[in-house]
This record gives sequence, structure tokens and C-alpha cells, in this order.
Amino acid sequence: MDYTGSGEPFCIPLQHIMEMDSIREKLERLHRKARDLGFEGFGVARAESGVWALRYQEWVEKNFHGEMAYMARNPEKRSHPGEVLAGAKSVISLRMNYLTREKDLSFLEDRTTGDVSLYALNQDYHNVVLPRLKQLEAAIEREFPGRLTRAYVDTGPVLEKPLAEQAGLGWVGKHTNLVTEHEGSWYFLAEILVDVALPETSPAVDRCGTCQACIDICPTRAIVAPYVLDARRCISYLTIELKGVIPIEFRKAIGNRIYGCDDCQIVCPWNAYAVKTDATVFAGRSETWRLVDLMALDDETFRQRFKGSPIKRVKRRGFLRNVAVALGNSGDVAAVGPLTRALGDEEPLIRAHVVWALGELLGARALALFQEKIPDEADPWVTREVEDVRVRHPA
Ligand code: B12
Ligand code: SF4
Ligand code: SF4
Repeated sequence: MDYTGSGEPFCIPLQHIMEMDSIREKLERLHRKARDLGFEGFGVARAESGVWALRYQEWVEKNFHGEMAYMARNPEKRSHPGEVLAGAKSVISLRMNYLTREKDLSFLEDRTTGDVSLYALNQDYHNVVLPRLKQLEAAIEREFPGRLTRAYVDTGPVLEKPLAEQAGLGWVGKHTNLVTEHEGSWYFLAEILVDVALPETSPAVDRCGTCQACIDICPTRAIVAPYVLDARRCISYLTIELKGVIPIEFRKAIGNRIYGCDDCQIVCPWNAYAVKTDATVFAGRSETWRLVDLMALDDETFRQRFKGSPIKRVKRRGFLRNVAVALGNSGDVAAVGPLTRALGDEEPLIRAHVVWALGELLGARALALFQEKIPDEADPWVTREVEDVRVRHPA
């Protein structure tokens, strides 16, 4: 990496040149340390979000964040890294690959099996990346004693993608993920804010060109314009972030995706160059995702199976809600038994989606089943779904 710095005045005092040389050497050492810690990408940006801050604010005004209230909280912090760390001058931006296996759209063919996003097949990345970031932070402290730092991986009010673009790690593609020429987009981002002015790396250049494969493939039309995502429509949001009922209009399009979605990245031509990681922490689980088996998970088996996995974030009720939607889309009659048993689940969120799934699999015949199994159902989520089946599948 060439730390060229930017806009230095023509006539520079010798002492200043020596200071800059010393800072570049420190940065080279930090870059090497980051590589040893498993960060494949390393760059430096000025601690400013510029035009991105305005775009972010527009995004929130349009309510594209849906129920992710944290995205609307403290907009001044998210817009200005200097509000997150007083005196922040630079951001060291990092990326860590998580691709351990190829992925294509063939998961769509077997509807009795669920699809889980690649990033979630591994250990929770926050637990993997944060300790390494902390080690890099300690190395910064050694190079710049007494200076302030703040490290985040998805965890802080910062616009990670624009900062990474400024730091030259890749460009924000039309699907709104960061893409790197010859390395694709299957990686996590992280950053360390520092109150030292470090020489910046050159920003990345947008290479999407006329391509719009990600926009065309998106099952829910969530990329409402190039570079703009309405998160409320995105399957990643609907299956992970949304805590309540998944709007009916998106359920069919969700198909068999039960945790997140990778489609817009799968079709991105730059991912043909994606670099695989051999980091064992990201070795994907080799388990099967048979939907009828997942539907039978109780609290204990859910906890055991997803210990250390990001999936535990959505809790059993969120996960089985997603599994019920996928079963409704499976066309699998073998699912009727497990779904019928789940009508007695104590979680209304699960029962509500199970009602929808049975309506999809059995049509009007599901109504007799509801009459037999849940005659006294009183939860408004569930009764609304029963009513909806009645409307959509009149006897
Ligand atoms: C909220 C969030 C989500 C939300 C919203 C996604 C989004 N696009 O914002 C949901 C839940 C949908 C989501 C999904 C995913 N996420 Co997410 N998410 C975040 C989070 C926490 C904040 C992102 C953010 O700031 N959004 C706010 C909006 C305003 O940002 P934006 O979409 O980038 O919007 C920009 C554009 O609209 C642009 N813009 C607007 N108009 C215009 C016009 C032009 C001309 C241009 C050029 C740009 C432009 O400006 C906006 C400001 O940056 C970040 C971590 C972080 N702190 O940054 C992770 C993060 C972005 N997510 C990540 C991942 C891996 C995912 C998923 C791939 C997971 C999955 N497989 O299911 C999906 C991808 C979905 C997608 N197509 O984006 C990674 C991305 C890594 C990468 N390579 O980029 C991050 C960085 C986490 C991490 N630390 O690694 N995520
Ligand atoms: S993650 Fe899936 S739903 Fe979200 S924008 Fe990409 S293709 Fe669309
Ligand atoms: S699929 Fe095409 S438009 Fe979308 S991010 Fe990749 S290169 Fe850009």
C-alpha cells in the first residue's frame, strides 16, 4: 500500500518531513500487524463522511431503516466520526474475508432445505473480529502512545462502507455492499478511529458501470434505485432485523431463505474473483438445514445448536417464524404434520406464520384444521392470519 498522503504544501520544513516519514513507517508496521491478524484489506481515510452523511440522513427521512431504530438514533454521530471520538482525524479501515465455499443460486432448487447466508454459517463474526481489532488497537497505542482510538466492527454509529470506500478498500456497489476489484464482496468491515492525522490512501473508484445484475435479481425489489436500499424490503432485514410479523407481500419472495440473503452478491460479476479464506474460524458448519427438522427445535435444542452462531440473535421465535415461511413455500406435504404440531407452540409469532404456511400448503382445507386444533385461539396476530387464509382460500 502506498501511503502518499494528500495535499502537502510545496515548502515543507525538514522537521515536518521527518515526522511524516516516521508516521509512514509506523503505519507500515501497523499494516503488517493487521495482515498477521487476518485482515486482508487495510486503508486510511480522513475521519469525515462527506456527502454520504447527507445520503444517510435522506435514507432515514424516507424511513428506509424500518424498525432499526438505532439507525435513526444519534444521526450527528453517524454522520461525523469526530462526534464518536473527540478529535478523531483518521480512520483505519479494515476488511476480513469470510468466504469459505462457493455459492450459487442452486439452493433455490431444493425447497425442503433452508438457505442461510454465508456469513452466518460461521461463528458470530463480532466475536472473531473484535478481539483482533483490540490487538491492533494495542499496537496503535504502542506506535502512538497516549493517543485516543475507538474500534468497531458493525458495532458503532459509523458509516463503515463509505469510510472503507474513502480508504480505498473498495467501492459501494449498486447493491450497497462494498465491492473490491479482483476480490469481490464476501468480507466484513471494521475500523479504528484515531486522533492522529495519518497519510490517507486513495479512494476506490466505482466499477459497476452499466451492470445492474444485483438490482434485477433481488427477489423483493429492495434495491429501489442504484445504490439505494429500502431495508424494509430486504430479505436480510425481514429475516434478521424485523422482530414481528413478516408482511405477507414478501413471504412468497423469501422462498427458502431462512437467515439473511446473498442473492445480490452471488450474481455480482466481481465475485467471480472473490478470494476464499482458509481461516478455520470461518469454516462453515457442515450441518443440513432440513426445514421440517428445524421446525421441531425447542428452546434447549435451539440454544445448543446455535451456540456462538449469529443465528441465536433472532432467538427461537424469530428463526422458527422464518422456517415456517420457508415451509409454506416448500410445496412439501411432509411439512403438514410438523406444522400442525407447531400450531400449539407457545409463541404467537410462530403460530401466526405456521397458519400462513398451512394455508399455502392446504388451501381452504387448512380452515378445518384450525377449527379442530386452535378453536379458542385469541392472539390477534394469529386470528388475523386465520382470517387472511379464509379470504384468500374461500371454501
Ligand atoms: C443497517 C445494516 C444493514 C441493513 C440495511 C443495509 C444497508 N444497505 O444499509 C440490512 C439489515 C438490510 C443489512 C443487510 C445486509 N448486511 Co448489513 N449492515 C448494516 C449496518 C449496521 C449499517 C449500514 C448503514 O449505514 N446503512 C445506512 C444506509 C444509509 O447506508 P447504505 O445503504 O450504505 O446507503 C448509502 C447509499 O444509499 C448511498 N447513496 C444514496 N444515494 C446515492 C446515490 C449515489 C449516486 C451513490 C453513489 C450512493 C448513494 O449513500 C448511503 C449512505 O452511505 C452496517 C455496519 C455499519 N455500521 O456500517 C452493516 C453492513 C453494511 N452489513 C453487512 C452485511 C454483510 C450485510 C448482508 C450481506 C448480510 C446478509 N447476507 O444478509 C446484507 C446485505 C444487504 C444489502 N444489499 O445491503 C456488512 C457489509 C460488508 C460489505 N462487503 O459491504 C456491514 C458493513 C457489516 C460489517 N461490519 O461487515 N445490513
Ligand atoms: S440481500 Fe437479497 S433481498 Fe436484500 S437487496 Fe440483496 S438480493 Fe435483495
Ligand atoms: S452486480 Fe453489478 S451493479 Fe451490482 S454491485 Fe455488482 S457490479 Fe455493481
